[in-house]
This record gives sequence, structure tokens and C-alpha cells, in this order.
Amino acid sequence: NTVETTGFKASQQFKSTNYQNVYNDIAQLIRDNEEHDDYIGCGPVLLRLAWHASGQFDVSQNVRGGAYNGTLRFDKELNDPSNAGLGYAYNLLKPIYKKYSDQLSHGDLFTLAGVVAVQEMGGPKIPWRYGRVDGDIETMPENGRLPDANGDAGYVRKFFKRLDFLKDEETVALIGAHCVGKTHLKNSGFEGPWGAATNMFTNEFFRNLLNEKWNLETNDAGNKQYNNDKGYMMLPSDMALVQDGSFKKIVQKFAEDEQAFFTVFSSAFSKLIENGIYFEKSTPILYFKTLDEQDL
Ligand code: HIF
Repeated sequence: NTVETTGFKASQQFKSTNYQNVYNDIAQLIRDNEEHDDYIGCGPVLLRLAWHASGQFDVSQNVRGGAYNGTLRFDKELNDPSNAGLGYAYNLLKPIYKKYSDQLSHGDLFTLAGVVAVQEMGGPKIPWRYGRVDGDIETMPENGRLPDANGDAGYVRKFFKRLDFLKDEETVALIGAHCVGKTHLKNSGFEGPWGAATNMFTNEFFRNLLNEKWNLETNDAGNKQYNNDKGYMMLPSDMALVQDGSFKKIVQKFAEDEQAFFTVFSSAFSKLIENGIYFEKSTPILYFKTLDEQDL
């Protein structure tokens, strides 16, 4: 795993692994844990795990902080306050890692889990490639590089620029992942879901941003969040998407056109989980079938 100017080189060592089988085992895990978090299920928290395993990336440093080294498996990174609640998701995946440990890296497992979560919740197909290699503890980035939910539009744009997203459209599409799951006071100091369909990947987040009546309130942890009268919420960094003219135009487009959202989300999420990795042309781009598509 030499570091090239373009990032860590993807390894071919596990090229014979049947990754659709790994996909299926993770998807079955989601089916078996549907009662998690008052029947939201564990799709959202696995998606969050995949992004936090990737989201410490800094394009100006390139080689550090992406998903390549799989360092979210280390206690120190799991104990980053930004990762509160992800220990549960990591523990869920441990039996799958055990089953495939001689055929699979942690970085590949974490990122594949995000792909599974999006697809099994009804979202777009996400192209995925293998080749991340477990790095030792020295490759773990410093804690504190994940985003602050109190940020405004300027902060959000700058943060995603650090992740090498230069187009507002990609940033807005990514944040549409907040259609699923919820915030938990004990994890983040925010509370509530973003909408009604908390385990279905849709464009509801964008429709709610535009159509609901939001009130800025102080929650029980003393943090400011936007609430509506149906019990939904928005983080300040979510609301930033309708407070900035350029962001808002894109929100309007995605609220009207779910397919447009899916297309941009798929390519942006794929980029997010591959940041800092250099793939040889021969590495195949894999697309996975959902359990439903396999009649499983
Ligand atoms: Fe989230 N996000 N996220 N997020 N996130 C939370 C939960 C989820 C931000 C903050 C939070 C992305 C970007 C940002 C998911 C997926 C993605 C929570 C609540 C906070 C505070 C955690 C808790 O209390 O349990 C910020 C500031 C982001 C940058 C603007 C990504 C694009 C949207 C990259 C992304 O994919 C998911 C899924 C959850 C729900 C987890 C759950 O347990 O339900």
C-alpha cells in the first residue's frame, strides 16, 4: 500500500472475495435488527458509520483520514464525541468481519455497509470498489475532524470542500441522507427525526425543508435546533441549505425530482467513500443486487 500522489493504492489481495455475499450478510443483519431505535432499524446508523469512517478526509493532506485504513475500529476513534452511538453499529458488524476476516478489510466492510444501507432502504445503487487495507494505529487521524451541526452555509460549503466536494450540488445531495434515522440527545445533543419515513431513502428531507413550518428552539441539552409541530427537526447545518440562495435552488430541484437527487447522491457518496484511494483501472466497479432483487 504505497502512498501515491493520488492516495493510497487499492490492494488486489481480496479480489476473489464474493462481495455480493458480504452485501447479503449485511442486508440480512438489517432485516434481523428491525426493532433497533424504536423500529427505525439499523440502516441509518450503518450509513452514518460508513460516512464517519470516511469523513475525516482532508484533501490538502490526501493520504490521511479517509476510509482506506479502517481506523474507526480503534477505540480512540470510536470514542471521538462525534462518533457517539457508532459503537453499536461497529459491534453489529463484528460477526461479519469475523466470518470474512481473511477475505475483507475493515475499510471495505465499513464502506460496503453504507452502500447496503442506502440500497436496502430503497435508495439508489451505489457503485463500490474493494481494496482498502487495515492500517495500524499510526494511520488514525486526530479526533475532531467531523462536522459541527451548528454550522451555517459558509461552514458547510467549506467543510465539504475539505472533503473535495467543490460543487454545491454534491454537498446538497449528500446532506439529503438526513432523510433517514434521527438525532439522539445522548449522542449529539440534538433530538428527533428529520421526517416521517425514517428508514426509507427518499427526497423527503428536501420536501420537509421547503414545506414545513420551522421554529428555532432550544432543546433539553441547551442546543438550538429547528422543530415543527409534527415532531420533525432540522439541524442548523441542515437549515443552511435553504438560507443560501445557491443551495436553496438545488434543494428545490431535488424536492421536485427524486431521480435527480438519487443520481447526484450516488456519485457523491461513492466519491466520499473512495476519497484518498487510488484504484488501478483493472479494479472492477461493483454494483450489488438488493435482497429483494434476488428474491431473498
Ligand atoms: Fe449526519 N448527523 N451530519 N450525515 N447522519 C447525524 C445523524 C445522521 C451531520 C450531523 C449529524 C452527513 C452529514 C452531516 C447521517 C448521515 C449523514 C446526527 C445525529 C448529527 C448531529 C447523531 C445522533 O444524535 O445519533 C452534519 C453536521 C453533517 C454535515 C453537514 C452525511 C450527509 C448527510 C455525509 C451523511 O450521509 C445519518 C444516516 C444519521 C442518522 C443516524 C441514526 O442513528 O439514525
